[in-house]
Amino acid sequence: MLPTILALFLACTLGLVSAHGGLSNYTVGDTWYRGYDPSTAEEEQVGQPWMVQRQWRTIDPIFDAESKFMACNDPGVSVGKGYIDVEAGEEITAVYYYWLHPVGPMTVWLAFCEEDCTTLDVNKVGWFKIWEAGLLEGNLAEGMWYQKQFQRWDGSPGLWPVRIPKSLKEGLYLIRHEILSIHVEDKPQFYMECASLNVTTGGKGMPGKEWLKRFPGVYKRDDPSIKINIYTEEAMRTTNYTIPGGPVWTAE
Ligand SMILES: [Cu+2]
Repeated sequence: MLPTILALFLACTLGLVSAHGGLSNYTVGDTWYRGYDPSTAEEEQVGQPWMVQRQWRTIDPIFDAESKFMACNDPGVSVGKGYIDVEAGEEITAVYYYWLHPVGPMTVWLAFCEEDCTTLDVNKVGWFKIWEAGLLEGNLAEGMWYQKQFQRWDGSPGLWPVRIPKSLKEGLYLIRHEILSIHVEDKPQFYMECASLNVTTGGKGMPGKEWLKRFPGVYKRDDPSIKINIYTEEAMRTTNYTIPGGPVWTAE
């Protein structure tokens, strides 16, 4: 094992249990939207009119790619009536505090809510991917991943800006940010959070049925991009990685 890999491996399997995390806040332009905070009392957050995010109980990951909590974390229920206002074509930035995992893909998904995002059954709705980033260069174990670029060792928050497709039809959507961390052999860690989004001044674009996927259902436990050991000789020679979940929807 090379020194860099060893260091990475130790950091992620021994001491830094608290290195788990999640999506804390969102920003659109100068506007901040507070998300759910698992370390703050539930009573202070549940039922608040400003709450835009679905509830997640802990900063621990979901380990099972076929879990029902793959949609919007555990429990993933709606606990507030807030919406993030964003124009189609505008950027929304997800803010993570102390994100320390380096390896694996990051994806963003939307689901159309019809009239109300708070009543949406996140396991039954059709999700479509609008953004993804994985291995940027180099090999699986030592290469530069977007997730590694995104992490901040100096304690400043990790910022993940994503543009809402400009031609997307206006309306209410759930937005789902997912980080898949694969630094532990054959033990993928999924981190996802969902929030209610009010997309204004959009276009006419809506994905057809062929783009819509279910969580769980999108991923299989034995997908070679999910159940993976990046510390093998072969992985050291591999410079491509297929991001699971199919292609990104590109609005016409
Ligand atoms: Cu972790």
